[in-house]
Amino acid sequence: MPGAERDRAAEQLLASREPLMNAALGRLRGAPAAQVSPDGAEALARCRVDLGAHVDALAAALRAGGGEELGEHCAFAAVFLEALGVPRSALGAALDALSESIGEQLDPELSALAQDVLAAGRRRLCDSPLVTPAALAIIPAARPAPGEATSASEALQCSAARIAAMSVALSYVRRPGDALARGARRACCLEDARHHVAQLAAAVDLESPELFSAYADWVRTLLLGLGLDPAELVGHLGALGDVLAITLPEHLAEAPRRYLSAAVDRLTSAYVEPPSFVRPEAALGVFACGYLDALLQGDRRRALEVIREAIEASAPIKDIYIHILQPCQYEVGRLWQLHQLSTAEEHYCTAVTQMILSQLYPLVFNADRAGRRLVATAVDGNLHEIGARFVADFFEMEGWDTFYLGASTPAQAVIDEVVHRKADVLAVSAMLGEHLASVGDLVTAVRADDRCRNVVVLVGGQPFCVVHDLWRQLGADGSAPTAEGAVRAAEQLLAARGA
Ligand code: B12
Repeated sequence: MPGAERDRAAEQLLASREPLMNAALGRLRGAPAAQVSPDGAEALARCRVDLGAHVDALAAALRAGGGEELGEHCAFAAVFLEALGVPRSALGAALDALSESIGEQLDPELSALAQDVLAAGRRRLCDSPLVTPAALAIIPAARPAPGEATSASEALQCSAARIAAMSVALSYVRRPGDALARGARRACCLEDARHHVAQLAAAVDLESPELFSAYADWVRTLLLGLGLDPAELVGHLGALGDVLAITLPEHLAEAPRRYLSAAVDRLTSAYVEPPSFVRPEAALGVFACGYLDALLQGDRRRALEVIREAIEASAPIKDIYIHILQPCQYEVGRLWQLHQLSTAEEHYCTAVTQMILSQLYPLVFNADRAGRRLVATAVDGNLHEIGARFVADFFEMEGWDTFYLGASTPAQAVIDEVVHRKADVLAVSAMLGEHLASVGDLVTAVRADDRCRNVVVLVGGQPFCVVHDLWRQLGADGSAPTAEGAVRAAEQLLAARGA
């Protein structure tokens, strides 16, 4: 099939997109094209959108080579529609209606080309092993059904896998050329879509559109680092919104759809790459630059040397935490996000920082005892342990007896430890939106346990810096953006209680 002819067929197809959609829709309804009203019932509008997507996919397939590309589109459309309970035969009927309309409206030789490609794609619906029970198994039925859920966040969580699969299928159907939905990326894309839904559920639960917009912004940077087009993310979030509109009852779909639109607005605004966290002109900036450089060179001896030099230059130990180690950890995260550092390199840098923290302990454990006790932990599910460790060390430097539990500690284990250690304060650290539900559950469990009646609960970590009153919604007593602030908050809260 000559390429120029195929291109002409694609052009003519796109030029006749609207009349083709109307004619095919008319055929499907058994009515003449002239009687089709574009603003009919919701189902009609959806069917029309689908027909438009089929025309676009056919044009893209003609340009790209032929039936195989369209077969991909058909298979995905079938998965999507079957997830909605629409039989595969309905898709076949839509493609047949489109084919007949093409026969009527395109030049004869071009329409034959387009119809051949359409027929090859359509065959995929009959013989394809793609729309198998295994493919559909990625779309498990929701339990409880979304209609029975009492909140939008519960509805999102109970159908998360299904909603994610449908939104990926829909965005592929709509934008067949997207790298994100193709080949090896498709599995990642499904995984990403699950994250989008989980983050959306967390944000809706906390009534914080900002939490989801900040997440979307973070994903944009990640995609740019991978050389992918953020417009694809906009397409995905748009598809997610449309899936919610058809899978959730209207009153439950409203808030998440509003949050998605706000995120899309953010994503379509001008992009600013996150700036470096390590600057030579900042306090102890020269040491921070030297330390980061040593980490990136894989030279931990040198890294330790830089910290020794800072101590010899009389840098206070707390400043070494705040102005050297913390910004360097943030910078490592930024470089990882921009794809300039591998996961292994990030692990290496973090391991070096943990080694340095241990080396600093003789300087940490030398304050006069204050007679107060702190348990600090990363919440269940949070693998980031250094934030809680910083917090524990700052309390230790103020003479508190501290019990630092490390990463992801189950709620009951935390409570038992708080009781066992007779803690005055419990400090809980979260990092991702996904961790916030566990923070809420832990705070609720602490409150419900009579043995923890007098314990002050502080929560913190990066989501609490994005949305400042989150701690209140989660039932904690306070929060602070830094380890230093955590000590002040604890002291004020205890003083206010006369403790
Ligand atoms: C090291 C690291 C990891 C390590 C952690 C290992 C370890 N032993 O701790 C590992 C590899 C496990 C990891 C995993 C992941 N990570 Co990570 N990680 C980081 C990194 C580079 C450094 C974290 C750190 O050490 N920070 C230094 C400490 C001192 O800072 P902090 O935690 O903010 O704590 C301060 C304040 O927040 C506050 N604070 C903290 N806790 C508390 C508690 C209380 C009570 C109070 C008052 C205050 C307070 O005080 C602290 C000191 O001032 C960050 C980058 C970053 N910006 O932090 C990414 C980062 C947090 N990770 C990120 C991601 C995406 C992930 C993964 C999802 C990646 C993946 N796909 O697998 C997983 C999630 C794992 C999970 N379930 O938790 C993203 C999060 C993006 C987002 N906001 O959604 C970040 C920001 C990287 C990035 N720029 O993209 N990660």
